[in-house]
Amino acid sequence: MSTIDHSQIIKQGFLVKKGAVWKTWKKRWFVIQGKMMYYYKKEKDVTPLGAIPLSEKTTAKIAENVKKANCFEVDVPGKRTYYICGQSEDDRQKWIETILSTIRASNQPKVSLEDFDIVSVLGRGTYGKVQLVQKKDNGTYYAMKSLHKGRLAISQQVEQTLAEKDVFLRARHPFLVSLHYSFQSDEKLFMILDYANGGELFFHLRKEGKFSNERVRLYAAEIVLALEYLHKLDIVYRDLKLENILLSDDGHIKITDFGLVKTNISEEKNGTKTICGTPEYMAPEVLLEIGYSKSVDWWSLGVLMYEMLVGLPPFYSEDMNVLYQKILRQPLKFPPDVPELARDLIKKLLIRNPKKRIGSSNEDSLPIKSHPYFAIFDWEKVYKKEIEPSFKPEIKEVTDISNFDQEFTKEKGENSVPDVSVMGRISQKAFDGFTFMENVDGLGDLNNLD
Ligand code: ISQ
Repeated sequence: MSTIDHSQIIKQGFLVKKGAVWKTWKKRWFVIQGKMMYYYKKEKDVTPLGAIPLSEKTTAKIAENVKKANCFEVDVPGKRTYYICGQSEDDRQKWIETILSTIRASNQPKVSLEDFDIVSVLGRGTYGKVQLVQKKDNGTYYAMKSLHKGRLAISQQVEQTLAEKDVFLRARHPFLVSLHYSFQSDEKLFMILDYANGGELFFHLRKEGKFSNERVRLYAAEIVLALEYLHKLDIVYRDLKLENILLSDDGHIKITDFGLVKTNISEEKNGTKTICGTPEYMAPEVLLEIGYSKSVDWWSLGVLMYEMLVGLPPFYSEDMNVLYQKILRQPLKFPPDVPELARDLIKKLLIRNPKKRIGSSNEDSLPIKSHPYFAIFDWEKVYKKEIEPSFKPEIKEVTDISNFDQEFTKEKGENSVPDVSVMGRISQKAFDGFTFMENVDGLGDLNNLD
């Protein structure tokens, strides 16, 4: 019923590989595509010299016993162990992460919508919705995000976004929502994600007005670690905002990849870009469309920290043009009760020149982690969730959805029908490589539910 599409190149680049016979080190062009890691003599070659299967029992780790710098080993039991070296420590880490996530993905059991019971709606965005679902065979609860392909395709960002999200969604980090399964029907893409039943931080902040400095410090530290991890994978999150941060039942955060559901910039027919969401969290260089880098995420962190401490974002207006101007020009002001160290860090995160902003150097998160605001933290303990959150969401039972906005949760949790007129014009090709379902048997009835 379902097949994995392997056409998409996940990662490519030059690495140095040890020969199997002569044990000499040779520069090779490596490509991870589908379940395989191919290596070629030259970048533009068509026929690979070899292929390393990234499935089932294959493992990858740092090669401790190799003297050459930045090497890792890929062990294919029953075949051989490959010794390969990256161009830097960072490069090696990225290759290992990608290889491991590809192995994880290819080991995924095949699932479809039929394997889940839909319990309720948790949220809704421009491109689709999020529902609470329960896996029929083991009773586990997940959040299922469904995206209308038609609405995505209109934004013309599909291929790039899906390629990026593919890596993002296969990332594994304590403070990122993980992707467990993905599949598609003719009209929709489905992602089965961790269910964070504490709800959106947005919901809690609006209810409570503002958060204590202690609470903001832990949320900010956890966000720093998640962003640092994504940046190491070469992913710029770009869409950090209150609505994208969820709370687990233990009070720790989980960042979602809501980008796809509530993406902010859409391309119009004439090639101009429009910002359709709220740009409150957008860095000046994003608004000005002068190219962006990882430091846009550090700007958004500054906005987020400010909003959590003050209860309002630092730059705000209902009028989009005024808001733009404020983000670009308005001097940053703090109410008197914002503690000095928090104020200092936020000021450094909200430096308009991205090159001067804290976190903009090659060290990325390091100067932020060493800022005196975070001096009380042992970062290892933050990572291991050993810092006790001061707030724990009230959750009566696992299906208690009272921490989600009633605007959505009062809806019935059904799979709704897509806009057929839109779908007719969209090529299914754009979704190749997302997943993995040629056609979805048994989805016909569900598609006609409402
Ligand atoms: C997980 N749990 C609750 C809500 C969610 C919204 C989007 C993505 C994942 C989620």
